[in-house]
Amino acid sequence: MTVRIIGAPTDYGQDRRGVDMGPSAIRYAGLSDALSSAGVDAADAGDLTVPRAEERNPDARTPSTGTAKFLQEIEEVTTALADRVADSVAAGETPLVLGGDHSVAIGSLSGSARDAEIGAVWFDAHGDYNTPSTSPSGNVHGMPLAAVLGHGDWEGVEWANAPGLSEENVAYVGLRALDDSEREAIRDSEMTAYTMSDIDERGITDVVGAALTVAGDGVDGVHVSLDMDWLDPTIAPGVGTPVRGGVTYREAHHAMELVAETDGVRSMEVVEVNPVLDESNETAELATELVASAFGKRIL
Ligand code: 4U7
Ligand code: MN
Ligand code: MN
Ligand code: MN
Repeated sequence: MTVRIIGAPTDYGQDRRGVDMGPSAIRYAGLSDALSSAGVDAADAGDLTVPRAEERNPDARTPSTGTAKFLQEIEEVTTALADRVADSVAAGETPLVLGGDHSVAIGSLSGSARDAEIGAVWFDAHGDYNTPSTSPSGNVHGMPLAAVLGHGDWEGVEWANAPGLSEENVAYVGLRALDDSEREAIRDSEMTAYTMSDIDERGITDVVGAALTVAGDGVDGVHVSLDMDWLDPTIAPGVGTPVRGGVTYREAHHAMELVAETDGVRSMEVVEVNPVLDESNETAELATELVASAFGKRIL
C-alpha cells in the first residue's frame, strides 16, 4: 500500500492563526517513520501553495446569505486539493491530507468522491455542519460537512458539493460541542451521530465498529476525517478549538486500529493541529502515532 502525503497548510477556516503550520509540525514529528513502522510505503507530494491569510481579504467573495470568511481562498485551495486527492486514488494510492484547518475536508471529500460513492467517518468534538447563515463565527472549518452535502443555502458555492457522498453514509464519532441550530440540523439529517455519551455507554469498540459499518454500507470506500480536537485537550492541547471531555489516548489508538481493519479506507485527513498552541509538538506527535495505527501499526 502506498500512502500519498498531501499537505494543505491553510488557516482560512478559523480565527486563531497557527494551523497553517500543521503539515510541517506533523512531518517534523516523524510522520514518514511512523508510516514505515506501519509497514506502508509513504510518498510525500509536498504542500499545496497557499497564500498567507494576511495578504488576502476574507470578504473577497461572500455567500448569497450569511458569512463564510475566505471563501474565495478556500475554493482555490480545495479545488486544487480535490484534484490531487482524486489523482492519488486513481493511481491506486491512499491519499493522506495534512491540514490545515478542517475546511480542507471540502477538497479531500470531493476528490475522494470523484466518480465514486463514498462514506465518511468524522472523528471530531464538533459537528462541522453549520452553514453561512447559521454559523456563529463565519469560519468555514465549522461548515465542511454541510458544504459537501449541500445542506443549507450554498448558492454559488456548488464547487464545494460532493455528489458521491450522501448523508446516510456519514457517521460522527465523539461529538460534544454543537451549536443549537447545528444540533437540530444533525437530528433532522440522515447522518448517524455517536456522541461522547454513546462512547461512555457502549465503549469505543462498539461505536467505531458501528460508525465504520454505516459509512461503508454500499459504497466504494470510506474517507476518515480526524480532527485532533476529537481527543481530550489534556493529551492534544495544540488545537484551535479545544473541548473538554474527549477520547483518551488508548481509545483513540483503538479507534484507529479498528479503522485499519476495514479494507475500505480510501482516503484520510488529519486536521486542526496548531503548533503555536501546542506543548513541545506533542499534538503533532500524537497525530503521527494515530496515523500509524490507522494504517496498520500493531503493538505485537
Ligand atoms: B472544527 C463552531 F461556533 N461550531 O462553527 C463554529 F463553536 O473543524 C466551532 O471542528 C467549529 O474545529 C469548530 O465556529 C470547527 C463554534
Ligand atoms: Mn472539525
Ligand atoms: Mn473540531
Ligand atoms: Mn478547530
